[in-house]
Amino acid sequence: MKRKTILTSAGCAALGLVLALCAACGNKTAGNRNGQDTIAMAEAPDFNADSAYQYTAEQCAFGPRVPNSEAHRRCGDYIAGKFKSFGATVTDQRANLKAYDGTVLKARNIIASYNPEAEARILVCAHWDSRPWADNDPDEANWHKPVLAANDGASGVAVMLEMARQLQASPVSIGIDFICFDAEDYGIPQWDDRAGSDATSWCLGSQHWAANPHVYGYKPRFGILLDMVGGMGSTFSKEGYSQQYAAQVVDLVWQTAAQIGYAQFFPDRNGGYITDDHVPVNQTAGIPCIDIVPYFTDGNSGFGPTWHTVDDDMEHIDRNVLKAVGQTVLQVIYNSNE
Ligand code: AHN
Ligand code: ZN
Repeated sequence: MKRKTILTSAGCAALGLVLALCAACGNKTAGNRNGQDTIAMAEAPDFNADSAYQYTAEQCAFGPRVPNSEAHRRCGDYIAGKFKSFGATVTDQRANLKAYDGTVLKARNIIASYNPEAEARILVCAHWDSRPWADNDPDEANWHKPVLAANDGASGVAVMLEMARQLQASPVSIGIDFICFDAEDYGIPQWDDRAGSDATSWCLGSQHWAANPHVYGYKPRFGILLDMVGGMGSTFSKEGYSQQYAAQVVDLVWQTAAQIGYAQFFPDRNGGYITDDHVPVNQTAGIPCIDIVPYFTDGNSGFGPTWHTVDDDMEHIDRNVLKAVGQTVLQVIYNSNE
């Protein structure tokens, strides 16, 4: 396979030669002068952030994608149709899932696969539903309004759609599964008495999928969850469960980001433990899965100022964040392809 070696610091031409030789011999890694491994970089296509931005906007154009709503139904069809147009094999997993308040959600996990027959696989996932309540909005008048979810919903799917478009243009031999989980964000609202009492009210679609995978014995090498990957000012710290269950995958992704120039977006720093779709993927499906999720150290929300507010809209989406995440995950995929 053709590989190129990217050096982050100048003045190590000799080291570069050694790395290039090692890469040519098929070695995955070579030591650098800090004693840290350097990952050999395969040729990867350019992730187009304008496309990802457009796919984010197109989902938002349906309105909030709250389960059981018309916007939700229509956007589900849009997402499945886009993946099909990019040559993926699309599988719907539909289920009636009971929310914390007894509402039965007509849920739809959308699974888009490349090389469905390949044994070696990578899972990339994100939730696609919108939260019914902007319960973290500074204005109480908005607490019962739905969230548009440009970042907290559309962004992760948009990054996966752009990766799918690139996979169609530059096919790989490894198997790739993109899963759009439904009903992630129906967790008990802060204005409800039961708030915080039950972590299982979140991530209903991924809980269902993890207990009923779309393929019997499904065991990809690893999974990468994308949650809120387009918000202005976002950086991505190493999330707690990701490090607990999939430390090697965290290292792989953060090192890859650093080597291709996105260290500022992926600081070598610990984040908190987040109850998110990767938890059932790890704990129930037994797949090592990390969460790429923002970590803000300032302000009232660790997920950023627009989290679960009516301001989670296109005005607060930054193409540079979509690019950093999309290019990094795409690079991880092409590096894994052999
Ligand atoms: C909790 O707030 C318990 N988990 C965050 C998961 C989440 C919500 N991700 C996006 N929205
Ligand atoms: Zn949310």
